[in-house]
Amino acid sequence: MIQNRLTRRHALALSGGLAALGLSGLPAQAAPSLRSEALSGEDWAALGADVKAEFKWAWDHYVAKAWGKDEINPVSGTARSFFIEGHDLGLSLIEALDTLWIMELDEEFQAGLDWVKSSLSFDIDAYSQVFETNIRLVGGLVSAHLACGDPVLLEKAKDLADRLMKAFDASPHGLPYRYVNLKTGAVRDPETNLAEIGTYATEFGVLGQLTGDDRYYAAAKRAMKHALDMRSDKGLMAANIHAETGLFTSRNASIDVYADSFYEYLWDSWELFGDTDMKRWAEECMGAMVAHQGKRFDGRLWFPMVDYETAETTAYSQTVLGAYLAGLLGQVGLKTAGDDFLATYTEMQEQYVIIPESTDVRTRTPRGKGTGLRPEFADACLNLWLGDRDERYRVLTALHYQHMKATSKAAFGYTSLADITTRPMAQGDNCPGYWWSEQMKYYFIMFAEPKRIDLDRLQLSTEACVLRGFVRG
Ligand code: IFL
Repeated sequence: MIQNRLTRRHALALSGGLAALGLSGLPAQAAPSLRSEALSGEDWAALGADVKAEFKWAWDHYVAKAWGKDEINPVSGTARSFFIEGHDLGLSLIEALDTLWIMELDEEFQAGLDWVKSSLSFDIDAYSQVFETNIRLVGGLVSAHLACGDPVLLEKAKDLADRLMKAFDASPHGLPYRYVNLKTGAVRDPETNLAEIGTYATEFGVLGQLTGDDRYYAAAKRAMKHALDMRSDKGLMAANIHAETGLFTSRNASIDVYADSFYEYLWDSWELFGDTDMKRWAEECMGAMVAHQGKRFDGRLWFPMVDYETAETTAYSQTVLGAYLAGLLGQVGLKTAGDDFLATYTEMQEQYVIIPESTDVRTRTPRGKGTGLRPEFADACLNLWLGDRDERYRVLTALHYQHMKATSKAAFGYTSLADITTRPMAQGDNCPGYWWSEQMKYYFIMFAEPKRIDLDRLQLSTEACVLRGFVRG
């Protein structure tokens, strides 16, 4: 378990210490379990510079191999579409923009901005997933606009949000359908879930502030309230819901799959907009989770799926995505539970090096072998660190970063993993768009404490788009 104070006796210079452990950064090397005691925090600035250098290195490969494409496949040097097969929307580029700006990679930022101005149009006769389009593209464009002030970024964000609003308007309850045709406004897939109906309030709220149009935030809040009004006596919601009937379609309350960012956006809406309804709902939901969903297996705290009315466990698995909750619990004032839950994932990181995509909570064994280059552990560490600046969260994040470098670095960027149980781990061939927006930003903010970020005002979306806290010189 992590020590609160790390002594110099245990200190290894980060690069030297990792090299001694066989983790000097060769692609796909076996990564033995690093103990947090093996790292000390004596040179965070150097580690921050290292993160920036890795980001720039990966960006250069994206420019060379996949410019304007949604995602790079960094082993083969090919690219893939994310939203619409065969029609790319520059996803990785847009997700990278505010990270580039924070890192003061200004030429790269400008090149990305020029591409948005010259090449990005949403007038496409094809269906796009409303949730993903919002958190990645609307969020990325709004954040880039907040960074540099360019009005074209705001125009593009508004144009896209207006197209997504059709998915809300089509439902009798204001619950967005999962997919909308960006050109015609036609909708499909009414069987949806909390995350996909309830992850709009921060992007839409900031967009509303910037445009003076409160329809966006009202639509986002209405959808969330609909589900919140159906909470059980235990204060829990089922995770699956139907946009046409307005009814839950499962009995499973979940903190991760189908649900996670719904809960983040309750608290974030309080932080960003001072919305007291959202604050109350966040506190009530988190309180109900801790009371009825938090369960111990072999002494470790997990939040498996439970029946939303009886709170009986319905599945004995938890994904790595659930780690976000450790940070959110800290944010809403339930820090003991947050630290407790982080300790569960910390142990998984120490045991498996890369936290499994999904874990059997009874045995702490991986369910499946591949992972998606996930950022949630670092996300939780950042939110807890912002709360009290305890050094141990940075140490855990440094481990997360070094493990990623040791296992996921490929010829043309960073990749998902196909098998974390082999040594060396088998690499996949995809860099998800969120890598550009999430973990590299979390690492850089924590290690470098960049001058373009005011840590006391910082507010990030679920995709880590900066929605407040830029410092413009
Ligand atoms: O897109 C990311 C985002 O944080 C989210 N869900 C999962 C992704 C990262 O794992 O809301």
